[in-house]
Amino acid sequence: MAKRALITGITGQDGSFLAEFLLEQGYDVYGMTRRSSTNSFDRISHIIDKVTLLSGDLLDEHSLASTIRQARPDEVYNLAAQSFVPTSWSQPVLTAEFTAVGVSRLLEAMRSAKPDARFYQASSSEMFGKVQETPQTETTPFYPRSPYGVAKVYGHWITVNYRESYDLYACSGILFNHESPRRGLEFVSRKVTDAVARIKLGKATELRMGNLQARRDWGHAADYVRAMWLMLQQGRPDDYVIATGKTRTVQELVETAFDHAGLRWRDHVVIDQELIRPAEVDALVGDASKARRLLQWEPCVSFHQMIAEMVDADLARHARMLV
Ligand code: NAP
Ligand code: F7E
Repeated sequence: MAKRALITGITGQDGSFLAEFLLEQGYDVYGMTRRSSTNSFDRISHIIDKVTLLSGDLLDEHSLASTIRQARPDEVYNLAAQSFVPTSWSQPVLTAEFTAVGVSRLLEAMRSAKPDARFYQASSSEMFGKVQETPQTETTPFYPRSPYGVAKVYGHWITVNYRESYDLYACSGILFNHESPRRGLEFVSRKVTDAVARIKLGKATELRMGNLQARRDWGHAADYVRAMWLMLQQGRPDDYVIATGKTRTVQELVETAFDHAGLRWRDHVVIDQELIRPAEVDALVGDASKARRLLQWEPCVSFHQMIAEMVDADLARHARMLV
């Protein structure tokens, strides 16, 4: 019989890649979506006939329990969250409700409706924040630098706590930044590749940016969803860092994207103080050797391949809009 998986956040970047991956593995895929006056199914439109969508919201525990009862999942992937760091300063309480307490609600719903399901929590390198050691591993202490990072620390520890308290198969994947052409337009990689495409096609001339000196460890979302699945296929539950081990500045990302389109970034980029964050995470780089050793996980897509793919996708999308 086919395994059944429930994905919260299926309409997001990672949810769409994970749904594709699980369908390829022969799973029956269920996705939880929240009601909206306009639907947000763009990222899953190509697989919408192959997945079952169920209505639920992280704010509403009743809907979570009902979703789990309907899906009867073997595996639950909790990818839903308020995931944009700057919004967590303007909406700190909502971020805590979705990204922190939402994890408790889902774990409680799973514990009552399907306690033998395996659980994946989408933890984040933002938990390391003001880093206490470099590179960051599963044992590096957390020092979050935004309401989002603080909320993710709660989600991480409540997952560990439910594993230890109730013997659930619950894993936390501490994933470093991962991108793709499906990344939201507000995140730095996609903001840059979208602007490069618009500038190249004559639709824009300027790109306003914040801190170009911040460093991130950027990988590809398709590689990272494979790691989520691997975590739920092991003999026992555990937590894993997923990262490439390479760190680059935002400026290097900008240069790479503009170079790929044959443009000079200095002709177009303007620093906007409004985009500097109240507290910055200066430099992240992960050590994924535990995942490499125990999960046999390796990233396949390089940074340069990924940025090229994103620029090309945005160029094609904007060119289509011109005709
Ligand atoms: P994303 O594109 O922002 O997707 C977030 C998803 O959560 C969307 O499907 C959204 O639904 C859903 N959602 C938000 N609030 C909800 C609520 N109250 N109830 C139900 N669903 C809700 O994020 P992503 O990049 O795919 O990331 C997936 C997860 O990994 C997130 O938890 C994120 O914090 C975490 N993470 C991401 C990265 C990264 O680099 N991408 C790294 C580490 C951890 P709508 O479509 O309705 O808005
Ligand atoms: O910023 C700098 C900004 O918004 C990256 C989320 O998926 O990854 C993501 O969080 C860096 C920061 O991602 C702009 O200051 C400069 O240093 O792409 P970002 P993030 O904040 O690292 C983690 C792992 C998650 O878990 C989160 O959910 O880029 N930066 N100028 C800028 N960033 C943005 N967005 N826009 C700018 O104009």
